[in-house]
Amino acid sequence: MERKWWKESVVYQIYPRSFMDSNGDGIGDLRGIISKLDYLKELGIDIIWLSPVYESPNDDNGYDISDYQSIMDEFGTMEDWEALLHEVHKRDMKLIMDLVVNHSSDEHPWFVESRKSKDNPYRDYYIWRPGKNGKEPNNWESCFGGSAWQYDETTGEYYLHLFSKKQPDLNWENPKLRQELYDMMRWWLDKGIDGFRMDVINFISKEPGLPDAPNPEGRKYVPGGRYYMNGPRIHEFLQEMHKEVFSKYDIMTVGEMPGVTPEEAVLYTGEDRHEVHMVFQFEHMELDSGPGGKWDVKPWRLKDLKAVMSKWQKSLEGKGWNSLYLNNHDQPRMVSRFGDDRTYLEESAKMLATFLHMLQGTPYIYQGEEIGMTNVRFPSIEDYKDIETLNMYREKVFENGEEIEKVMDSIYKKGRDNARTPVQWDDSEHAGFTSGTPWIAVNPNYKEVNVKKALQDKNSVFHYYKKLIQLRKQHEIIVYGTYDLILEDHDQIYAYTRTLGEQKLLVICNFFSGNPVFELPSNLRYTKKELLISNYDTDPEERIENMVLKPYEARVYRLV
Ligand code: TEU
Ligand code: CA
Repeated sequence: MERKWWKESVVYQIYPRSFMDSNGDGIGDLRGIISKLDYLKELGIDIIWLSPVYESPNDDNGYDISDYQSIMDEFGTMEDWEALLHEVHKRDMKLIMDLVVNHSSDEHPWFVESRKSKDNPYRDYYIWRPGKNGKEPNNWESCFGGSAWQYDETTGEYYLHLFSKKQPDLNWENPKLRQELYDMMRWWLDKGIDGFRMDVINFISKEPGLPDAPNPEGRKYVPGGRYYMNGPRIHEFLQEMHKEVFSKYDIMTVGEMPGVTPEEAVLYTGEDRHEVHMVFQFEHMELDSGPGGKWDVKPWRLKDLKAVMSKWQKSLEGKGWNSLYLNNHDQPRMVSRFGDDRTYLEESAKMLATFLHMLQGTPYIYQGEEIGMTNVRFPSIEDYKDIETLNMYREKVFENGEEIEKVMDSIYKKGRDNARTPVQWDDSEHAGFTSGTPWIAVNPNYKEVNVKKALQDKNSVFHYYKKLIQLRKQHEIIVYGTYDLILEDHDQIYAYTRTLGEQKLLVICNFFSGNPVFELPSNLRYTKKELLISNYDTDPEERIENMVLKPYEARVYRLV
């Protein structure tokens, strides 16, 4: 398997609005990020993924871009951005930017032109269709609720928006549009960035004819994902993008791909495919979603997590490359979702980090995860900001009359604002995030969970993450070893091995608060064992053939 810098790296995702505010307006900004780069260097980060900082009306907090080549005023200036890139590179770290080209903002000049008339030169930069029998052109539902089509008076047609009404989908069938986007990408790469995270990039090829989705329940709108996920020209577009742009730079690309399967991911990430280096898949992010989707919350099961993660590890082995993540700006906090954010916060945060970082792939750390930041429970919907949450609340409570407590409970469990409360830097007011009033309230647990406290406590989650990252640099088996699941049927222990030549890594994770017995499989023989890391004080000489594990206990041994 080819050695690559992006295979050996650890990525840290910054959601700039909530990371650090330098000028007291309550909104995180670029100067705030610069002030925290030494902290990221201390953690051992190689690459920073910066969520969008481009000009935007912030209908979807920057994922609705009105000018791809200028910086959002609230975040600072292009000079601030240049300074950030310089300071990142000065610390021998890399910077990848968020590329949002499935859609733009409706305030982008291209869309302002496009909606003026049917024969406007920019009309075909977007996806316009006449209505059908006085209704939308098809029955697709937006990811943010309601129809995926918005009627526009001026020309009496509808435009497609898979997300909010203010995020019109770009028409990738139009070669002129594609070339303008490639020019923009080159413009950023020529500034010296080190790659892109590509927002819902597998949505850009839609099924010709935009057919209705099957609707047996007779719903008003239905998810039309099968007609825009991994569409007929997606590989052609990505290979064109690679040929026109990526092939000319030594960069890293990661495609966010809701609905992608391992078989498709081999086509997207195969080293001979010249498309992207890795993808964000979502199967492990849907284990607690019932048939009604993300807000239809059900308990996740360890057996399903084992099955999904093992499938992805084995399917891409030697054929592609995995991204590894358990949370980001769209997902609830991992320690609340998969661990125990009350009784065993630190133990379970460290166990989950061990589980993830010892897998094969490039690990992604989402801001605050490294200190065990948790979900939040704001008392009222008024405290929430995310358009996805607010649209869902309005639809369920005001239109469908659902019970507020039930809807609020699903927001507590799955809402995206769980990940967007300000990073908790210390125990001062607003957790040291801002000297003003934060755009969204700080999680009330900031006095217990904050960076200042974590840096001072050598047994903190932070220092544990730092050690995990150091291990990755010291042992190439962590990057290049093959994965094999063991104890497959155990309902509390997730254990697996990594193999590289004669070496083995044995990873043992107790996912719950019980005291299960770990029994070493008889075929796992060794002459020497070395305890690399554990989240409790552990005697490295302790025999491992039969071990009673502690709550959320994690151990990693190197066996030879
Ligand atoms: O997310 C794509 C996506 O699928 C999300 O809608 C996610 O699945 C959902 O929010 C989970 O509840 C990307 C960005 O990461 C997200 O922040 C944007 O809102 C979205 O695209 C539109 O740009
Ligand atoms: Ca600010």
